[in-house]
Amino acid sequence: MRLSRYFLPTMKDNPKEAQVVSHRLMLRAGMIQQASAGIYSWLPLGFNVLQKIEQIVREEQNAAGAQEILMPTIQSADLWRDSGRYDDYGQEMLRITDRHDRDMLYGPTNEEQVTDIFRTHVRSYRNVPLNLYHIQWKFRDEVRPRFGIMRGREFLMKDAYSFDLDFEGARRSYNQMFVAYLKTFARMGLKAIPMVADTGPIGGDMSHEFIILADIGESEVYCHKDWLDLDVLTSEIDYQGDLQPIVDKFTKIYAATDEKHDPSLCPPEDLVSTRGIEVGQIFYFGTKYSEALGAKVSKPDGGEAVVHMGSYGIGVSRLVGGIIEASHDERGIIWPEPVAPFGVGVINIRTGDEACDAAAEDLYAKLTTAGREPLLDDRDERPGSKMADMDLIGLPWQIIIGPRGLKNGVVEVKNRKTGETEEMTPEAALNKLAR
Ligand code: 5CA
Repeated sequence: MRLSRYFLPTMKDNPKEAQVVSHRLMLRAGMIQQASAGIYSWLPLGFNVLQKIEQIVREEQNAAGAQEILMPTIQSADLWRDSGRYDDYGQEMLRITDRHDRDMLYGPTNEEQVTDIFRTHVRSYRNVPLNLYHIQWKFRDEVRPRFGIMRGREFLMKDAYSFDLDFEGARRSYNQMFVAYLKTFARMGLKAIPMVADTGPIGGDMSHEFIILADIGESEVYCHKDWLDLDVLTSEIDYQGDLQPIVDKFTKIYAATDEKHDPSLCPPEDLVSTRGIEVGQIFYFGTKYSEALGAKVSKPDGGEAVVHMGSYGIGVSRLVGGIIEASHDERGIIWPEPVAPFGVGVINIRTGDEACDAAAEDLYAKLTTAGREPLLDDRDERPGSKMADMDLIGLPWQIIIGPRGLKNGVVEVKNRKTGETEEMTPEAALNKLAR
């Protein structure tokens, strides 16, 4: 992509309305624009990152055996009356009436809808376990939407739903998602700690919230100090194998949200009390929805069983802000490589200079061919403002091309995270970055 053609409305000054770093940087980097309270448009740079995150979530869900579907955002109120949640959900639910006076709603979550799909098609124990997920916009009329897309009213969620014959099966499904979550967040460069959690309006009796520690986090959380040096999960996983040892490893060290905190479970000298951002939550809720909506399968030894269910959410849009909170400095965002909107930023310090233009174009073409998704700053701007913009948008690597360096046959390669720069020939820069 060429910056001269790219819609990247960056801002030099800090927007007044933003209270937290991630919101500030997302506005300044031209990633989002507020449409109304808690509702945002995603501009090219923001949308690019959102899609990268979505894709990692998708790959890890698929690897764990979940199957992608797409359910609508608008749902009929009838199903929610059957489950008893139409009244329970309260003012957070956006209720709509269609032209035939039918009650509809903008889905805040999809337990009812997916249970309806299941009960329509699945009747036999042979067809479970089944885990269906989608990545779809949700609406919750939050009392206090804030921190930009971190607590929005409209937000993008990955929600998966598992169906099993019995509790043992449901625990296996829960473990699969537990491990998939560890892997998903690790791939984004995040340490997300699974914490024993309350179940709220989803219901059920087993739940973990995945929390990244951050001072501005909305959740008050407690964990054993050993969490701070525990490595994230990066190994290959056999999802058909026994995952309990991995789950045990990551649950035996104390971690709990405020509602579930029990001081007797962690020695006070080891306890860390801090704040965190909830990027995902998983629930086992047994037969709460399957009972109410009649989702049953035949049992191997005859008779019928009401299926045991779980649901598993990831805040896909919230993650964009969460990653920025975890990875930035005073100059701007520092994207972890796997979610970076572009792999390399190529800065042509003097657009119009023949040698600079030729070198920049050549590197740009070769990095493109190598699949590194370069962003070329070919605008006619002051060098200082080009460098500031490139630091602000936080691509992991920069190649800075100027007339003085080129006279000596070199360009500058900068690592955005460490700030280290190195002079080398354009060929060497290409070898280093065109992996
Ligand atoms: N049905 C279950 C799991 S599929 C569910 O709705 N879970 S949830 O309520 O915990 O939401 C899942 C994730 O969505 C949360 O962990 C959080 O990361 C994200 N999320 C929830 N509310 C918001 C919001 N208002 N803005 C942005 N992200 C949100």
